[in-house]
Amino acid sequence: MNKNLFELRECALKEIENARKPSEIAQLKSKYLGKKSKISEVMSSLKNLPIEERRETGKLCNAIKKQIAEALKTKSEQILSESSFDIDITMPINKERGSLSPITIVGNEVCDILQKMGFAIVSGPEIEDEYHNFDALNIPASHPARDMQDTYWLGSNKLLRTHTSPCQVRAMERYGAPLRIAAPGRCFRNEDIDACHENTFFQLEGMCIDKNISIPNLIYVMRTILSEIFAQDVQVRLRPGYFPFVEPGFELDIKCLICGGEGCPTCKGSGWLELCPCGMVHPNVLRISNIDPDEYSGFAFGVGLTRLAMMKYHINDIRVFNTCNLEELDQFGIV
Ligand code: FA5
Repeated sequence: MNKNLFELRECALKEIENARKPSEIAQLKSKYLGKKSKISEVMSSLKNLPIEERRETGKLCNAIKKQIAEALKTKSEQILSESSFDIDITMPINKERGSLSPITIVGNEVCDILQKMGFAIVSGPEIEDEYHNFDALNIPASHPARDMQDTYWLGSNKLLRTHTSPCQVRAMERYGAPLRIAAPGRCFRNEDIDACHENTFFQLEGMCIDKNISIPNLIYVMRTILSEIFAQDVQVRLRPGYFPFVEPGFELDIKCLICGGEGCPTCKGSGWLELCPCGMVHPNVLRISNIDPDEYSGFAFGVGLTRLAMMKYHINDIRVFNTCNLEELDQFGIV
């Protein structure tokens, strides 16, 4: 009996040594250690043996089982460590592919247009401090304009930036004048949400400071962005707008491309959508960032990228961007 067991062990160790695949290891495990294996058969017949022989054979069975199990484990680890992934790069992809969000697409397009005009792309933190979000933009603590944007305060003078305008301050601090920058990014406001207002949305800040910059320069840049983005005639209107960091300030509205100006929930029935406020940089803002307003002037604008994407891709409700509904997102190529 014991001679048979030794032969079985030799046979098992040899087969394990020759194994090359995890599936072969699984087969050998079942063959030598499974319920129907030779060793299991011997162990269940131990009860029929005389007591001395039973003890000796039982011990041997256990020792052989242990040796085979260890050999299987070692070989299995060796196979895994030597295996490389089999990738067939010619296999067709049958999974749905993702795509860029319309906001990313228009954001990249606006950046490309501005880069061609010499603007550098910069960024700033989403968690801002009060100084860059308000004070340095000529909005001191007591200023009523702080209420124009409902702020998520985080404590210790920190907040979620309400607009991308702090990026102009950081750029002035870092690079001084002359300066041409564009800063796309996410903004946060504690807003009532509707078809064209979200509490999380994207803007792109633009700023140009140099000698003799005036309103025609601003209008040229606005016109270039809109004509290249829409590649079709879109109606816009410029009207006076108040922002403490520009003087004069303007609101640039676009005729709603969802309803063609007739009035719909997207434009709140007015036929127009506020898109890109802008203006000439207030001398105080230049002064605060150590730029001499007697030597330099500039313009700045803050285009609503999310609304720009809505107009370009005819998305009638801003809430769709933050939804997790894949079917809804799929219609805009967002997933
Ligand atoms: C500002 O945020 C100014 N910082 C823009 C600016 C920059 C003015 C430089 C002058 C010079 P306003 O709050 O209007 O302005 O927002 C700018 C644009 O962001 C809006 O016209 C709109 O297109 C978009 N926007 C504002 N709030 C929301 C919102 N809750 N949801 C979606 N888009 C919004």
